[in-house]
Amino acid sequence: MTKNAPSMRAASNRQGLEDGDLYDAIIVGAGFSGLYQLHSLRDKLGLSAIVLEAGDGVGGTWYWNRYPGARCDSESHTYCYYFNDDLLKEWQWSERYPGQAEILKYLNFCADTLDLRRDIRFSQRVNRAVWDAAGYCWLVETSAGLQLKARFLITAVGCLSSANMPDIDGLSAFDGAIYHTGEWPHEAVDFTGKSVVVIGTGSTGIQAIPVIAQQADNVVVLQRTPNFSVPARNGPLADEFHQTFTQDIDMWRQKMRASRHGHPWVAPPRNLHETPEDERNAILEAGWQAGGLGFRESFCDILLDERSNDIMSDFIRSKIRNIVKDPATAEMLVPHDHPFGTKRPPIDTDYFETYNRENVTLVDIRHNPIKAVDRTGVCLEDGSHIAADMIVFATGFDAMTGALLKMGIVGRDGLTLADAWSEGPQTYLGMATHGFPNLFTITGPGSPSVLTNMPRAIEQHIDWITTLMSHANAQSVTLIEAELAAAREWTSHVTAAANETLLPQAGHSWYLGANVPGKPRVFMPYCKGLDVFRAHCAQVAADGYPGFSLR
Ligand code: N01
Repeated sequence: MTKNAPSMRAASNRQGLEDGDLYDAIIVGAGFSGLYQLHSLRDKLGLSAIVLEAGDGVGGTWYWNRYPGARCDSESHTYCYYFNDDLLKEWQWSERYPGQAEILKYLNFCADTLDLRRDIRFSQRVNRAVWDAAGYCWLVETSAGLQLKARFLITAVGCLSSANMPDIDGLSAFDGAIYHTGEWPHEAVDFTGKSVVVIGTGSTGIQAIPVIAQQADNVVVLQRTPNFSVPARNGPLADEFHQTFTQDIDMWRQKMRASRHGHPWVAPPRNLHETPEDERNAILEAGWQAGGLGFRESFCDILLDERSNDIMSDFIRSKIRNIVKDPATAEMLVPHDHPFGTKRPPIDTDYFETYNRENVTLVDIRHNPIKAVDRTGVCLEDGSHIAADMIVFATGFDAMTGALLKMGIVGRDGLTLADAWSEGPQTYLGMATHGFPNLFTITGPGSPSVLTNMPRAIEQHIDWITTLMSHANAQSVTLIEAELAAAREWTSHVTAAANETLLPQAGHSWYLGANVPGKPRVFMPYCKGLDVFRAHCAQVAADGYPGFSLR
């Protein structure tokens, strides 16, 4: 144990901490990650932990992303906590894919069942967190003026939580309403009788556009990059589904553990381009009819072999051309500049069908970019003007690093996280950064996170961090820091792993940070698979945490 460093608080000692007292851990964010991390530290290790949350309720991603059509693309019975069978048994999902409102309700149910609220401070956005070397603790401040200190700082801020709002001339002069899908109002937005411009055709735009189009007078979609999408085939779950599921929880758990993505399926060991044409067409058609993310996993080499990817991409292109009746619109919607799956593949409900509606128009802003916004609408480079009552930005996020860099984190010797990551994020296992003792980043850059069914990645991270903190406690270790060499080596490995695949070929993807002007282009998520990552982390723990300095 480092001399003069405070040890972790005993369970019996943790009640009634005042704001000036030293917590064992401050957790930032009350979404899937923050809630489980609080439960793990408080109820499994008996530590004093507090959550600071910017919103006025739990839910994280699902608290903020309330846009029309918001729905998860993992299947309901897999998009939930698996650490506690009782939670799985008590909560019954209503549809194949959970909608935003149902997920938010589920997370509130978990927070109540686990009695977590009493250790969450709401409406507290962390805007500064400074490592105090003399006090062996983090000093954390929120924009509401709260100041707390803790031995450990754990960020649970989500990978997609910092909205990417384009800087467009004249936007502030617009007379109508402006929305970003990631910061959607709590009250319902009524599109009835309105002319709506939607900017962005990623997973979010693809979900929102069909729903907005059903209500609005007319919708103009401004598309920069056409996107692949596969039908979700959502629908209500049969009444008996829940009963059958709860009899087999362990089977589902094992299936997800065995998979690269944390979904309950594994791609069969067959290459697409080597499969005879009739057979592969039948498999692709069956995958398309079944819908969802499993389509991509019909073959094992889609992200590894261009020949196979070309066939799958062409299959989707022909579907788009078949669905969309106006040939010119169909051609605009056909993706041409990246292989399928190298950007996060959306799944949809009637996305391409929506362009057959009379009240929906598609505009290509790759070749005719937005010039400005004026009082009444959007002006394009060619001089045309699109009148609008509302503009919806479905323009995504400053992913994986944005929310972390906004927190004003300052580590050892005054090093800011922004400086440490000026050439791109560098982490060890996605969880720790050299120069930032006792800081853990759940699903940080360098983790599998966004390439997986998130709750599975989150539980793996939190279980691992919790075990490390328990180990530290038992060994009287007070300082845990990633070594520079380990962080460099891990980050190089993350890049090399991506370069073995087709993933970096989508040069404009948010995986690379390319959607945010000026952001370093580094492939951020770890793509070897959650199963491989889990095994590697387990080995690191078994070997006594090489790559970490434990003092
Ligand atoms: O964001 P995106 P998203 N001018 O970055 C365009 C998860 N998610 O919110 O491709 C004009 O993917 C941009 O164009 P381009 C999921 O992981 C999950 O849709 O950069 N356009 C693109 O079309 C997902 O990947 C679920 O050329 C601009 C769009 O806006 C992630 O969140 C649902 C622009 C942004 O697409 C992010 O998805 C929703 C500009 N200045 C989201 N800037 C489910 O679980 C950006 N664009 C189902």
